[in-house]
Amino acid sequence: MHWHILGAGAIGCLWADFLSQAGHQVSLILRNRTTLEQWPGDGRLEITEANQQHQTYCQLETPDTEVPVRHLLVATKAYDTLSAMEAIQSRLQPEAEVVLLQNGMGQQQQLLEQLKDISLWTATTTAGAWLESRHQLHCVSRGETHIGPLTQHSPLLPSGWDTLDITLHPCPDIRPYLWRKLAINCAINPLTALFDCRNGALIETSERQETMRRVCREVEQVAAAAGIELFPEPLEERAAAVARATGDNFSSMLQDIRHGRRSEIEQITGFLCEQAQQLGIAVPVNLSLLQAIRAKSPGKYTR
Ligand code: KPL
Repeated sequence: MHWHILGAGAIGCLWADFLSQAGHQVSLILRNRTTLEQWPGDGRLEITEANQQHQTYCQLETPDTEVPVRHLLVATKAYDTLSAMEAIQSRLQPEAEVVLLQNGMGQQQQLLEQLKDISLWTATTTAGAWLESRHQLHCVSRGETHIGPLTQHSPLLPSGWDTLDITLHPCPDIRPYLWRKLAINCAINPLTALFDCRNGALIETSERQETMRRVCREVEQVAAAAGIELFPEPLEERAAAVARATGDNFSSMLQDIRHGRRSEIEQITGFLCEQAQQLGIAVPVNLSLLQAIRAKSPGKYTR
């Protein structure tokens, strides 16, 4: 199978390795020629995992390369989904298979409306990885990945994914899993960005814990009204456990803000606030976080 990957960040590169290790041909679609020139000419990806190193070779392309796309993994930032897809739309074959593997919610529905003839899946992962340079990847954990179809009549898994050496849970209804990830991201990411702190620092003072508790209560109300069961325990407990387990990490949102990049606040807290409005639920704490992070991050805030 030939898989194309849009978005060569840590998660995109991690999946390039997983797919390639499973015997698939992998092409990375890079943003432009400047980015392409920053890669080794042979498309080499160097992976360090559990103190072992190996290499994977990818074909490197830009959006205007004229190779048809039949199997596509989208691992871009959530807000780049539609524009990145538009740039390669003419290459997408009828009935192409597309998997979205990103933070946030809202973009999945927008893509479904934009592209009628594709088979679409969405996935959420707890895998952890970071890039030392464009082609040097550190895999911290393969985590667990939940995936489910968004288009009717699509099988549970996209072609060839049954051969990946990862813990993969096919889910007929992926929505609750997307909400669970969203809920954790709502509880941790904006607060780390606001306080400019590591995840673990959110549970170090009673004042921060109280703020997180208030965020979580609102998220739980919205999820319940949307018919979603989050976790068996209260969200504040689950979020505190994740903050503890990832205590030394800087959240993706804080990293974006520190690097002057646009953040995914619209696809995380913004989505939550939009749902709350539609369901008639007041979420003042999340709304004020949305405004505070908007003020800190660059970019246009249209979803
Ligand atoms: O997913 C994350 C993120 O940073 O986006 C968490 C769970 C908060 C871990 O850092």
